[in-house]
Amino acid sequence: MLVSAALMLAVAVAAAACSSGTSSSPAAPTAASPTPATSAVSAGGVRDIAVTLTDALRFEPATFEVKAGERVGFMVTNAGKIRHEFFIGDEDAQREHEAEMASMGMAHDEENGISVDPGQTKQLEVTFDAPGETLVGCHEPGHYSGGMRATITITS
Ligand SMILES: [Cu+2]
Repeated sequence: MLVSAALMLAVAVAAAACSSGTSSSPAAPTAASPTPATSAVSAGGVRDIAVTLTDALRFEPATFEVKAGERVGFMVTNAGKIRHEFFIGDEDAQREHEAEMASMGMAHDEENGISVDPGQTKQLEVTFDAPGETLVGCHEPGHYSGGMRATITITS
């Protein structure tokens, strides 16, 4: 108790001395830096995560962990002999895309999903805004229902 009281007194004296010193100066202190203190996140780099698509209808690995706000680049390699997809989205988005694929038949790349031909490697860059969990699915006919899905856990 005595120690902290003495410390507080010392701080108060220092602050008083400091403020009396600056108040006499005509140069107004410029505003504190507008840069938010939350710039501890990696300096604009992309973290690559390798993933393999197989004809056994699997993503390897089948679980991913990313941080909210982190820029990640999924390096997606199709190790099989048939085409596969890497499509990111929650349960609803997966269902929607499954229906889209069934009616249109033709795969196409979009913001949150890519179609990868056999032997090909493609990169998909994504930033997940909020913590939670989402899915990855392949919607070549029969693949999603065959278990070709993975889980992405987004930590804060
Ligand atoms: Cu597939």
